[in-house]
Amino acid sequence: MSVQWYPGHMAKAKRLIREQLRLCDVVFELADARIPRTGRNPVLDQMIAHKPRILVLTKPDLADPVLTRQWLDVLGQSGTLALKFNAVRGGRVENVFQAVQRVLDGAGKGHTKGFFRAITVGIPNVGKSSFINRLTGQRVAAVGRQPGITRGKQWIKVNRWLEVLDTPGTLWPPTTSDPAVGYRLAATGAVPDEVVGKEEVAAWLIAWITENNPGALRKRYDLRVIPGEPVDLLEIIGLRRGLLLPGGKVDHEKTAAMLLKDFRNGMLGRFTLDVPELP
Ligand SMILES: Nc1nc2c(ncn2[C@@H]2O[C@H](COP(=O)(O)OP(=O)(O)OP(=O)(O)O)[C@@H](O)[C@H]2O)c(=O)[nH]1
Ligand SMILES: [Mg+2]
Repeated sequence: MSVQWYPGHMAKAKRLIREQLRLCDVVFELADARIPRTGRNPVLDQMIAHKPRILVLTKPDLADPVLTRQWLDVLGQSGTLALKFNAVRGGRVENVFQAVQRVLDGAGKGHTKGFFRAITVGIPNVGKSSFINRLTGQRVAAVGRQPGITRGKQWIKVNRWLEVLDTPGTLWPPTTSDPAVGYRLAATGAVPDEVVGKEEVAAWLIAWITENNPGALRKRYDLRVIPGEPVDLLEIIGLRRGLLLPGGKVDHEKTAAMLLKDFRNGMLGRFTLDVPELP
């Protein structure tokens, strides 16, 4: 299942990033800690290849902590300066500033002198604006649950020596036939639910959780058995929660929406959909 969501503002955003990149000393590339492979835009990756980069794994509170540790190790071993950062609660801004200083030093730009500019890039809804708000300690950039909140560029002064550019999230035209890529992007909220369809995403997610941690579904929805077909499970969950249509049939759309909400809020547990390749 390839995701076809490339609205006009994204093409514009790509041009904007290319143009603004010249002014920037550092790039913050943000990737959702639940999809550290699938959630990285290969087109952006090429665009920023020549710049000092810090890879920030966002929403670590929703990801499997053991796998996040493994991802950070693997990325570090491959020479990428990577850190995890919870922009909602607990993210330590000093760690980010230290990382900036390290990459600037590495690029031969002493951080003690002058003023620096960073650009924040990543797929929609990854948490770019939240990250910047956390760095400043203020709500300066608009944040929202849906992808596609930031539409234009916004320079934000973070401290005496750093200014950061917020950019709209960008996806890329599909380059892979692996259906899991589209589903992982959809499940984590990088594309609007209407693009793939709530029921289809929920069915994929149920199958994934059933295979990887069925106990999570049993516990959350108080189930004794997990049926083989995701649609049957959706039916049971809908009945349990009383999500019915006027005629008494289960409202699959509503049930799927509830399941996706539970997953995205961490109510089902902490999951990482991309597994790192360990050496
Ligand atoms: N649980 C959790 N949620 C987060 C974290 N960071 C951001 N979010 C949530 O993720 C959603 C998207 O955040 P934004 O900052 O608007 O994401 P964005 O990348 O700027 O999105 P676009 O502008 O649409 O590309 C919001 O509901 C945030 O509250 C985090 O560390 N943990
Ligand atoms: Mg934004």
